[in-house]
Amino acid sequence: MNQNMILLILCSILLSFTSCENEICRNCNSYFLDNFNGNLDSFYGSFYVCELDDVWDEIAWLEDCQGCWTINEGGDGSIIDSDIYKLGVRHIQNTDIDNDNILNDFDDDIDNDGLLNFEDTTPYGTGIQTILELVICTEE
Ligand SMILES: [Ca+2]
Ligand SMILES: [Ca+2]
Repeated sequence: MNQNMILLILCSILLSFTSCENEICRNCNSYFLDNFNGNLDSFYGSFYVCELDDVWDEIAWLEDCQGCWTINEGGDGSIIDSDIYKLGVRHIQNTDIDNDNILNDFDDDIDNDGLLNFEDTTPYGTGIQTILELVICTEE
Protein backbone atom coordinates (compact mmCIF):
# COMPACT_ATOMS: atom_id res chain seq x y z
CA MET A 1 0.00 0.00 0.00
CA ASN A 2 1.50 3.32 -0.96
CA GLN A 3 1.42 6.48 1.12
CA ASN A 4 -1.33 8.16 -0.91
CA MET A 5 -3.62 5.18 -0.39
CA ILE A 6 -3.10 5.30 3.39
CA LEU A 7 -3.75 9.03 3.41
CA LEU A 8 -6.94 8.54 1.40
CA ILE A 9 -8.22 5.89 3.80
CA LEU A 10 -7.40 8.04 6.83
CA CYS A 11 -9.24 10.98 5.29
CA SER A 12 -12.35 8.98 4.54
CA ILE A 13 -12.40 7.56 8.08
CA LEU A 14 -12.05 11.07 9.49
CA LEU A 15 -14.82 12.36 7.21
CA SER A 16 -17.25 9.64 8.21
CA PHE A 17 -16.66 10.44 11.89
CA THR A 18 -17.21 14.17 11.55
CA SER A 19 -20.31 13.92 9.37
CA CYS A 20 -22.03 11.73 11.96
CA GLU A 21 -22.10 14.50 14.49
CA ASN A 22 -24.76 17.08 13.82
CA GLU A 23 -24.15 20.48 15.26
CA ILE A 24 -26.97 21.60 17.54
CA CYS A 25 -28.70 24.78 16.39
CA ARG A 26 -31.49 26.72 18.02
CA ASN A 27 -34.07 29.34 17.16
CA CYS A 28 -34.06 31.82 20.01
CA ASN A 29 -36.12 34.77 21.20
CA SER A 30 -34.77 37.44 23.53
CA TYR A 31 -36.58 38.87 26.54
CA PHE A 32 -35.63 41.35 29.24
CA LEU A 33 -35.18 39.10 32.25
CA ASP A 34 -36.28 41.68 34.82
CA ASN A 35 -39.70 42.27 33.30
CA PHE A 36 -40.41 38.93 31.67
CA ASN A 37 -43.98 37.99 32.53
CA GLY A 38 -44.13 34.55 30.99
CA ASN A 39 -45.61 35.78 27.73
CA LEU A 40 -43.55 34.08 25.03
CA ASP A 41 -44.86 36.51 22.40
CA SER A 42 -43.33 39.52 24.17
CA PHE A 43 -39.79 38.99 22.83
CA TYR A 44 -37.93 42.02 21.47
CA GLY A 45 -35.51 40.19 19.25
CA SER A 46 -34.83 36.80 17.79
CA PHE A 47 -31.78 35.04 16.47
CA TYR A 48 -30.51 31.70 15.30
CA VAL A 49 -27.50 30.21 17.02
CA CYS A 50 -25.43 27.06 16.51
CA GLU A 51 -23.10 25.28 18.89
CA LEU A 52 -19.94 26.46 17.15
CA ASP A 53 -20.97 30.14 17.01
CA ASP A 54 -19.42 32.67 19.38
CA VAL A 55 -22.89 33.71 20.54
CA TRP A 56 -23.49 30.19 21.87
CA ASP A 57 -20.71 30.62 24.44
CA GLU A 58 -22.07 33.98 25.59
CA ILE A 59 -25.22 32.27 26.80
CA ALA A 60 -25.40 30.46 30.15
CA TRP A 61 -27.64 27.57 29.17
CA LEU A 62 -29.79 26.32 31.98
CA GLU A 63 -29.29 22.68 31.05
CA ASP A 64 -25.49 23.04 31.16
CA CYS A 65 -25.52 25.08 34.30
CA GLN A 66 -27.81 23.54 36.90
CA GLY A 67 -28.00 25.70 39.96
CA CYS A 68 -26.13 28.62 38.40
CA TRP A 69 -29.38 30.52 38.10
CA THR A 70 -33.04 29.67 38.22
CA ILE A 71 -36.04 31.24 36.66
CA ASN A 72 -38.51 28.77 38.09
CA GLU A 73 -37.98 29.83 41.67
CA GLY A 74 -41.38 31.31 42.38
CA GLY A 75 -41.25 33.32 39.19
CA ASP A 76 -43.53 33.56 36.22
CA GLY A 77 -41.02 31.57 34.22
CA SER A 78 -42.31 28.38 35.78
CA ILE A 79 -44.86 28.09 32.99
CA ILE A 80 -42.09 27.51 30.46
CA ASP A 81 -41.87 23.84 29.62
CA SER A 82 -38.20 22.95 29.66
CA ASP A 83 -38.92 19.85 27.57
CA ILE A 84 -39.96 22.10 24.68
CA TYR A 85 -37.86 25.21 25.27
CA LYS A 86 -34.20 25.61 26.04
CA LEU A 87 -33.50 28.46 28.42
CA GLY A 88 -30.44 30.58 28.86
CA VAL A 89 -29.36 33.99 30.05
CA ARG A 90 -26.71 36.36 28.80
CA HIS A 91 -25.50 39.87 29.46
CA ILE A 92 -26.05 42.30 26.63
CA GLN A 93 -24.89 45.86 26.25
CA ASN A 94 -27.43 48.49 27.25
CA THR A 95 -27.49 50.53 24.05
CA ASP A 96 -29.64 53.30 25.54
CA ILE A 97 -28.58 53.92 29.14
CA ASP A 98 -30.91 56.87 29.82
CA ASN A 99 -33.89 55.32 28.00
CA ASP A 100 -34.52 58.40 25.86
CA ASN A 101 -34.70 56.29 22.68
CA ILE A 102 -31.43 57.78 21.42
CA LEU A 103 -28.79 55.06 21.20
CA ASN A 104 -25.60 55.71 23.22
CA ASP A 105 -23.59 55.91 20.00
CA PHE A 106 -25.69 58.89 18.84
CA ASP A 107 -26.60 60.37 22.22
CA ASP A 108 -24.58 63.49 23.06
CA ASP A 109 -25.64 63.14 26.72
CA ILE A 110 -25.60 59.40 27.37
CA ASP A 111 -26.54 59.57 31.08
CA ASN A 112 -28.98 62.48 30.61
CA ASP A 113 -27.53 64.55 33.48
CA GLY A 114 -27.43 67.74 31.42
CA LEU A 115 -23.68 67.58 30.83
CA LEU A 116 -22.69 66.71 27.30
CA ASN A 117 -20.48 63.63 27.01
CA PHE A 118 -17.32 65.59 26.12
CA GLU A 119 -17.60 67.73 29.26
CA ASP A 120 -18.93 64.94 31.51
CA THR A 121 -16.24 63.10 33.55
CA THR A 122 -18.60 60.11 33.85
CA PRO A 123 -20.49 60.17 30.54
CA TYR A 124 -22.07 56.76 31.24
CA GLY A 125 -23.20 57.86 34.70
CA THR A 126 -24.52 55.25 37.08
CA GLY A 127 -27.03 53.87 34.59
CA ILE A 128 -27.21 50.17 33.96
CA GLN A 129 -24.59 49.40 31.31
CA THR A 130 -25.42 45.76 30.80
CA ILE A 131 -28.81 44.10 30.76
CA LEU A 132 -29.53 40.54 31.77
CA GLU A 133 -31.33 38.97 28.87
CA LEU A 134 -33.46 35.86 28.96
CA VAL A 135 -33.03 33.64 25.93
CA ILE A 136 -35.70 31.10 25.10
CA CYS A 137 -35.00 28.73 22.26
CA THR A 138 -36.38 25.78 20.43
CA GLU A 139 -34.01 23.17 19.14
CA GLU A 140 -33.78 22.70 15.40
CA1 LIG B 1 -29.94 57.53 25.17
CA1 LIG C 1 -23.94 63.50 30.65
